[in-house]
Amino acid sequence: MGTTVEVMIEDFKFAPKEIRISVGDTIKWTNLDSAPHTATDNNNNFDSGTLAKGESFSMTFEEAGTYDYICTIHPYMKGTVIVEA
Ligand SMILES: [Cu+2]
Repeated sequence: MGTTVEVMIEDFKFAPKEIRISVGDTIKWTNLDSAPHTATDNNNNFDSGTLAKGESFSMTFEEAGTYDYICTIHPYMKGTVIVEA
């Protein structure tokens, strides 16, 4: 069973911007900004939808790989999840 790792969305950034986890782990994104944000994978592997302040989205990664994602509302917000086997 995997662990859950937190990524904060704060000041129009994902923190940490790059995160390394193992297969079976879960990332939980939480939006701390007043502005709405999303965490949306560039290859459609996950999409949080719009997260208002205080809302969270969790995704469990079952396949190794590198997942680049953005906020679709502010596409300059970029993050990477590296999932190791
Ligand atoms: Cu955003």
